[in-house]
Amino acid sequence: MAEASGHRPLFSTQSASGRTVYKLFAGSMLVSICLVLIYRVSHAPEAGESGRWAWFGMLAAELWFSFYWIITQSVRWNPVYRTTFKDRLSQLEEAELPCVDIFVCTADPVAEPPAMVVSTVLSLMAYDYPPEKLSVYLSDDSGSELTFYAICEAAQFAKRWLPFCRRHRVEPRSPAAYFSGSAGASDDKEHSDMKVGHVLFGFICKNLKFLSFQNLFREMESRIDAVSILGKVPKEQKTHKGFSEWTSEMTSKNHQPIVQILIDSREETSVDIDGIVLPTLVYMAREKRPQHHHNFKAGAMNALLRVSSVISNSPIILNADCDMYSNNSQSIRDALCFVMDEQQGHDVAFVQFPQCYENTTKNDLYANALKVLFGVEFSGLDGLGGPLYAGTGCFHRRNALCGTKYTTEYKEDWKRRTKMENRETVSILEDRAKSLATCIYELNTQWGKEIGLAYGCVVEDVITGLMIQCRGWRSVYFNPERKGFLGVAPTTLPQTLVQHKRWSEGDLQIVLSKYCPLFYGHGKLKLGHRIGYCIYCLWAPNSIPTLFYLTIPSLFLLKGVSLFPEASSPWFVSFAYVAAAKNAYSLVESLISGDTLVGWWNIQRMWMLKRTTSYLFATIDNMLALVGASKAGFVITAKVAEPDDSAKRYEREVMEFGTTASAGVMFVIIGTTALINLACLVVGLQRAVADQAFGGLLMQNVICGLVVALNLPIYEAMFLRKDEGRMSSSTVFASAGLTVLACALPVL
Ligand SMILES: *[C@@H]1O[C@H](CO)[C@@H](O)[C@H](O)[C@H]1NC(C)=O
Ligand SMILES: CC(=O)N[C@H]1CO[C@H](CO)[C@@H](O)[C@@H]1O
Repeated sequence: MAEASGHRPLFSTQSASGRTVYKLFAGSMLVSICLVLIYRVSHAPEAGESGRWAWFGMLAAELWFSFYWIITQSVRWNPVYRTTFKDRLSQLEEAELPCVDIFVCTADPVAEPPAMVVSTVLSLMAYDYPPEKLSVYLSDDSGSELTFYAICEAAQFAKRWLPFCRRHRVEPRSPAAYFSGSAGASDDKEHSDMKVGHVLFGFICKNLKFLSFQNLFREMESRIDAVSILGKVPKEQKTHKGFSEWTSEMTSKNHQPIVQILIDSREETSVDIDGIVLPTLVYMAREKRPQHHHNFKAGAMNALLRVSSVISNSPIILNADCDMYSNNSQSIRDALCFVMDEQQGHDVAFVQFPQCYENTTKNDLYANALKVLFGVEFSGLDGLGGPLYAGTGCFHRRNALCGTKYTTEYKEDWKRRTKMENRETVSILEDRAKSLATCIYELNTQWGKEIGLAYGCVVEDVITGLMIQCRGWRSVYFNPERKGFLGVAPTTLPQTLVQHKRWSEGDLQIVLSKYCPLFYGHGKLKLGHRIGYCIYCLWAPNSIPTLFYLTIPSLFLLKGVSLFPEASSPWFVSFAYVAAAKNAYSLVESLISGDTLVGWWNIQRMWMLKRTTSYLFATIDNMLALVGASKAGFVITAKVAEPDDSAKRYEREVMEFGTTASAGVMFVIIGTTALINLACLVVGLQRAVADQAFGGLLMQNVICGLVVALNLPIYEAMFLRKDEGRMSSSTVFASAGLTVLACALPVL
């Protein structure tokens, strides 16, 4: 087909199998959901009968769940999976490969230790790609000399690390990851047909080399850590001229722009110990002044876009978080397969890789891995026109990010290369770059509106991706077996809940703004695509129906009032089918995406906890912002010192409630729902046994029982555990008090 005409596609796309079966299943779900709603409407208690308002509340909750279920179908209708053919890309002449800029953002040397940032930067510098075509930019929003010191060390270490990676085909190329784990797992294939003695000799040599290299790395790490602990760089270690930028009156919120080109690959001296040129490495701290809003990460990214435009101006930009190292040295080539394909690549604006974590536990206690989201839903979005921009692990086309509209005439000039033509000295380049990283540069420009990342929203990445797609571009999702990027997930419950509050709050903010995907994308994106966006944008409103469903049926069980059909009624079947089929399907989806059975159960628990706390607060904050009562702010995950043994508990998959005060109210809600259901279940079962009648309240007993089962770790943390990660006694008392109140409420 296409190959006959001389075109060799660089990637292929497969549709998911079994869609007909899925569509039949979805049809059966839809019918049952309709039956449930019909039952609700037709069997409402008469005025004056008990439970009338609760009945209508259940109806409202079920209407919402039905609506939400329908929008989640958009991404399940036609997921697509992508495969790349990197070997065909390699057949292009190396000279034809485009330059690539890599942006790394860091904001706080305490929460994001410089030693970690260095390993990430080194992993990105070590991509298997012509080094003269790579430029790595680190944006340091704290403007900290500690980070600068660390990056200077990285520039030195790279001279040995990059040759080491090439020679031994090291994977992954983050030194921290390589030396911590599977290290030494080696590439001995080349020795396989040698004599045993040779193999042994080679093996010993290699391990000696490995060990001495590991020492070198550990020494660098401890120098960086020592400086971080000290909090400043000792005079004798300030060997780079760039340290003169830091003066005593400088603070992280008030300083001039700093741009330091640490490695300039145009220079003859920028070579590693093998004499091979090194990638360009640039440190940037944009200007910060108290009177100017800095727009968080979006502001940093935009400054990087401008600064890089005078230094390397590469047509492709990779954006990675400072805690996300490259786990695959081939990822650049993977991404290029999509944008450089001659027939299907012209309109691809960005290639999103999944966000994966190296430190989730086996059963993913806090459901951070989001495997279904990245395994199923993003592939579904890809089939509809492209995934969201998730803020990290994403390759962008510079022009698309800078506001260019896609037209069919658009053609990228891959060979353009300012870096090579640029003959200016480093200091002139630095000065020009600094003038682009000032606070006032963006005043009265389209930066943050039409150009670069959008401002004004906590989830600037989602809006930015949406705007790019609305300018006619497509995006592609690439989820290879071996992950391209690995990051660090939260390891305690409060951290997880706070993170989700921030995400869901920002997402809901989008719906309430002029960027609501349904309207903003009208005429530009497919309806299914716009609905797909709403899955995430409407995470937060799920909170209220869920809270209702978790408490009201149980409280009415306590009073012996039925809110569901009797077990003998034919209507019961539709309720049972919806509940059972929905969960069975979600289990299958989870298992296919790589979760374990216990992992799925943990996801259900976290789903309940997130909805009743993070999403609830996100909804409330948005409502308050709507009426002007509060301005939605950006709360950075409160990093408090966790108890020493919290890491051990994390490994044993014991929930960590910790000591964070900010999560106190969240825990009271969690504790109260857990206790209400426990109390109601006990009474409900007692009554059922005493009356010898299970049918009437069966559904409520089951719901209550399942909620209690999900909450077992919560009861443990409230009453049984003695360690420091348990729920604090004040939270337990508050929850118990509220439970007693709720059960005694006369209105029920
Ligand atoms: C990361 O890369 C290593 C090889 O270096 C591979 O064995 C591992 O499976 C990768 N991790 C993930 C999560 O894909
Ligand atoms: C970087 C980081 O925080 N890594 C942690 C991931 O989780 C494991 C426990 O499973 C810790 O040992 C690591 O320190």
